Amino acid sequence: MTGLRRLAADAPLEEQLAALDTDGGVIIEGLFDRATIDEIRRAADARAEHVAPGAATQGMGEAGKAFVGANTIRFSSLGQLTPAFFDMLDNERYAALADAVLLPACGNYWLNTAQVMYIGPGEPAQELHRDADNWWEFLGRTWPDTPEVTISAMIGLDTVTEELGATRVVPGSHRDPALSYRSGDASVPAELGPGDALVYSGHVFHGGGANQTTDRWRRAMHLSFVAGWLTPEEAIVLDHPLGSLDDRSPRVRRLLGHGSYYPGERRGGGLWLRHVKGIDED
Ligand SMILES: O=C(O)CCC(=O)C(=O)O
Ligand SMILES: [Fe+2]
Repeated sequence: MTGLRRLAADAPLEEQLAALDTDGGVIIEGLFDRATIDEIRRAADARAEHVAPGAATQGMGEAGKAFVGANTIRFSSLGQLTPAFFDMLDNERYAALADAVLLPACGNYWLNTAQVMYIGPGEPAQELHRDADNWWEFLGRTWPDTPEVTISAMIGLDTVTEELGATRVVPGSHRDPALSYRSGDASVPAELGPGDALVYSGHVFHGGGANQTTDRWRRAMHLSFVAGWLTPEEAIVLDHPLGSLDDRSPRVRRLLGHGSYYPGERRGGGLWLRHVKGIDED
């Protein structure tokens, strides 16, 4: 099984989209600049000192606990961590990829979740899954003709190797007519340098890899978007009271829920109605 394609951040968008379409995931090298990544890692490392591994903030029930891992540190609300997070949301190439993948099925999209994911020493591999399983009532009823409603990125905050637990992806599985992962389908690791990102379809089977070390953490984060007519995983709107984002770009404000949603075809009314200057003017 050959690995995922690796393309530079400034490679033609069409090439990146073609690789994403063929394999269900593509590694975009240098998608995020080093200064931003270094600041996010600094702030994430400081916060991680105060977050217990395991299902402290995520993962309800036994299945949920197993999913997030007993020795993995996860936390969200990254807009409260450092303003560098807003720069990530404004990343133009990730925006272009997300627009191309998601806008055919929505008028706009918002942040699904942004999570630091530090996989600890000895953590076994995560169950392979599709991120679009979050909206199972939709996926299960429409599969395999489901439009793409979510796009994700796993972003290296440090060097991420297979040994440390690089995300594993089953290339081509975004088109697998089977709804559940079939054991035996080979996965490949998405190794990353700091600022590189695995950008992947909500339909591709993937999961965190096993951390085979005894003393090192896999330092990465997740950043995903979802169609504006679906409920995001993270209640991020509660982190940012109205008015608190006025200095941010229209894109950031919309991603964080400060703007109304209108279907692309303008059939039917709007959703999440909150007219915001600079965003919802007609
Ligand atoms: O940690 C990883 O590499 C992937 C995590 C993941 O896919 C998830 O939690 O949905
Ligand atoms: Fe996932």
